[in-house]
Amino acid sequence: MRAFVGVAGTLLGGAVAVALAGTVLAHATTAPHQLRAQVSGTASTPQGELPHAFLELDTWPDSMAGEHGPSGGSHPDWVSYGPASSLSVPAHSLVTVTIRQYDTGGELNNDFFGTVRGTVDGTATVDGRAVTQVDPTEVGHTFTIHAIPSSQDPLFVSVPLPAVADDAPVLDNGYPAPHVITFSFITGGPGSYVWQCEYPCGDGTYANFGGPMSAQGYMEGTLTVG
Ligand SMILES: [Cu+2]
Repeated sequence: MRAFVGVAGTLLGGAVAVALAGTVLAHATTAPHQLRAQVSGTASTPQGELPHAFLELDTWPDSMAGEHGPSGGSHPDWVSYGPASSLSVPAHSLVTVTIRQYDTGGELNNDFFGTVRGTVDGTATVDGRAVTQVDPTEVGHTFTIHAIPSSQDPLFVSVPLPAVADDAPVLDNGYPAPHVITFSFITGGPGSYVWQCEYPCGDGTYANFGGPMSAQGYMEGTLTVG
């Protein structure tokens, strides 16, 4: 009997240790939470009436307002997307994305990314005005979804996000008033994609494509369709 209690106690202790380790690991890895687009009604599209999903994102000049928490995590000075970089949208739907862009910027190293691509009508709105391209010398970030080569439906969407002026006044929240960009695209079947920024907003490594440009949770992430 005593041995049984001992074994039970050992097992219980082990279970507690595993549970504690799991808790510690869960905090240590800080896996980014997934942001799921919210469906609200349907929309008429070139592909017929489809569920209409909405996603809201921000682009920040630091990483203290997004998924890394107010301290900014290990790189508070890195530019970042928020509130999450792991995104999920429904299949066979119209997805409307709104991005509030709070960052300054500069010149693209490839004008290709200054044109709106892959959206419904080939347009986006910038502060309520429909555009098909922006000034390639005044870009803050881009939102560019790439298809990973596989049997999944191809999906390529790229939208330039205009830069906030260097001398724009800083408001009470510590940031200038953002540009607000909206665009819509149509999803196909389930699939896994990556998205990233194509404006060289990273650190000097690899011609400003290092640091936040090559780290999930900052200027790149995942997009799950399904
Ligand atoms: Cu960027």
